[in-house]
Amino acid sequence: MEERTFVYLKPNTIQRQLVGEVIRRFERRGLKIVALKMLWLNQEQAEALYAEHKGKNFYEPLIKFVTSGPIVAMILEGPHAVRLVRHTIGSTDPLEASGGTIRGDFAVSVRKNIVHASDSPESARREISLFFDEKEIFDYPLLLEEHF
Ligand code: IDP
Ligand code: MG
Repeated sequence: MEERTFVYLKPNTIQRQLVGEVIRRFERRGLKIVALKMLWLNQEQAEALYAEHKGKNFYEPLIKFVTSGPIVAMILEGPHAVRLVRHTIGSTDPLEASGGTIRGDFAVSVRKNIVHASDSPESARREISLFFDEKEIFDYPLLLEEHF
């Protein structure tokens, strides 16, 4: 089942120069990058993205953190992409993330856990539409696809 999911690399990932390392893991998994850009979230964009967490104790520091510097946003496509990407990034809390996952290998803090990924096909659709125009998304064949 081909699916698309929204992913972004958090500001500390850019600061730690792990952009290539993290993207490499998604490519290695066999996911196709169909959109990719750097942007700097403003307050409104961050609040829209994290609306479900408004009022929680970690919400304000989270918004402050994700607006503190540029991020790298992308759309990844592949079979069951939402679940596949969530498995690839690991649990929200690095203490629970398995070794071999992105968070398990690179994160020590829940807030600064390297990467965001949509948690369901519905949130993927919502989050993609928050950050990408149709014309920024590319539909193209990946010739290796048959080998995954
Ligand atoms: P997710 O990113 O794995 O989907 P969510 O529960 O949706 O996790 O939380 C969104 C983000 O909020 C997390 O990635 C993390 O950065 C931050 N966060 C969640 N829970 C906590 C917490 O208990 N303390 C600090 N930050 C948190
Ligand atoms: Mg979430």
